[in-house]
Amino acid sequence: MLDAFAKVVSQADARGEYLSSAQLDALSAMVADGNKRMDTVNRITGNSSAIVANAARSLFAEQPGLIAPGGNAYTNRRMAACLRDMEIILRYITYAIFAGDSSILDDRCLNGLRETYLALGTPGASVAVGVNKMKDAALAIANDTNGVTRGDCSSLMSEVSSYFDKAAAAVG
Ligand code: PEB
Repeated sequence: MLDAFAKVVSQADARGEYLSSAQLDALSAMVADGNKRMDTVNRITGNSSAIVANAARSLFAEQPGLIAPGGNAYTNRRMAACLRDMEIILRYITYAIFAGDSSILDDRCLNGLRETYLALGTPGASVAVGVNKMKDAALAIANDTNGVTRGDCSSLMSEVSSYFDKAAAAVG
């Protein structure tokens, strides 16, 4: 598992070189904008239950077959597994946002997930739809300028989007 700092160190070490000034500038910008990152993680974490529950509700409204008899989220046991999966994916995405690096998400959550869903007969494309719904909600919450100093969060928000996109692409 890497974070943005460990990643550039390992890249520089692989080449046997000192950290470049471009790498230092990029990390310095990340530190300067660190509060935005912490705020984003805090907001998504603090709203995680609502993000998961609303995304699941909306997914089941769109794909009612999932909760009908024979569906992959039918019976409370499967419904609970489904909500738990969405919660796990969201949690790993918050770790990636915090670390500024997707390796924790890749290695501990997404690696082998497609194969797991195939083996279970769980429709990965439906999980991907759920992840996209969580993405929309998380971005709306993270981008809410109510009560905070307005700043430019565009690059951070595209980074956040990329982690959700990665998770959706891994299963969809
Ligand atoms: C991945 N999900 C399930 C299982 C595993 C995962 C390993 C099998 C074991 C179990 O049931 O607990 N676990 C999960 C994950 C990590 C992990 C992400 C990462 C670290 O360790 N069903 C639907 C929806 C979708 C869904 C489309 C959006 O209809 C999910 C939610 N996952 C779902 C369901 C099961 C499951 C298991 C229903 C149970 C399937 C079954 O037992 O029939």
